[in-house]
Amino acid sequence: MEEIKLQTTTVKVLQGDITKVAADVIVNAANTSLLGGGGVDGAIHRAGGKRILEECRKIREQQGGCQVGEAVVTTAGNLPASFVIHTVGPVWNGGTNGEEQKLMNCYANTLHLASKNQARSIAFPNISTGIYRFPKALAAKTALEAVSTFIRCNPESGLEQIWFVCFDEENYRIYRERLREGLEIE
Ligand code: AR6
Repeated sequence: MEEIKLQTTTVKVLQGDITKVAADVIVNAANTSLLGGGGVDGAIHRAGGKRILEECRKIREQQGGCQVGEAVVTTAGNLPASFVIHTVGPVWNGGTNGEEQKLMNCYANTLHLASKNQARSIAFPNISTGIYRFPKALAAKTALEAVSTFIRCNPESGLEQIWFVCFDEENYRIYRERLREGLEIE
């Protein structure tokens, strides 16, 4: 299954490069410095151009970067989006450091910030499942739970489309399986 409807929101899984996805918000899996890096962060800064980094530097000056689980918003520069929301996932450290809760916070805080900025569509990468080594199946479960909780608790969010853009085949398979099982709201 590639998409599911939860109340008035469509939750969809895609495979590909998030920098090519036209959504109101593209989400970046950043680090606490907000100064760029590898993986999807590198791809977003490369494709989006220098205006994104300029705004990230300003945010750093104002608030000293971004904490794990938090989210900040910038222009999307040259990307086919209105904004980039940068969130910082947890580094996987065995699972006893609150990693799941921190990852849940990334999704929840990002969705709240997107809604506050009147976004109707948002595209997430699989936060923390690359360089930060969060196990992919657990990350997918956590992400989908965070999204379904958000939809249930925020019926007026205005978010009509929530997309998971999977870069690698394994994440794509995991997300499709999870959606097939159904996103029962607990
Ligand atoms: N589009 C969509 N997903 C992508 C793309 C892309 N263009 N490129 C990679 N991915 P990662 P993290 C997937 O490592 O684990 C950076 O250096 C990738 O397959 O980008 O949260 C930051 O600055 C994986 O599933 O982010 C931080 O230092 C997912 O994106 C650190 O990496 C996340 O992988 C953050 O690590």
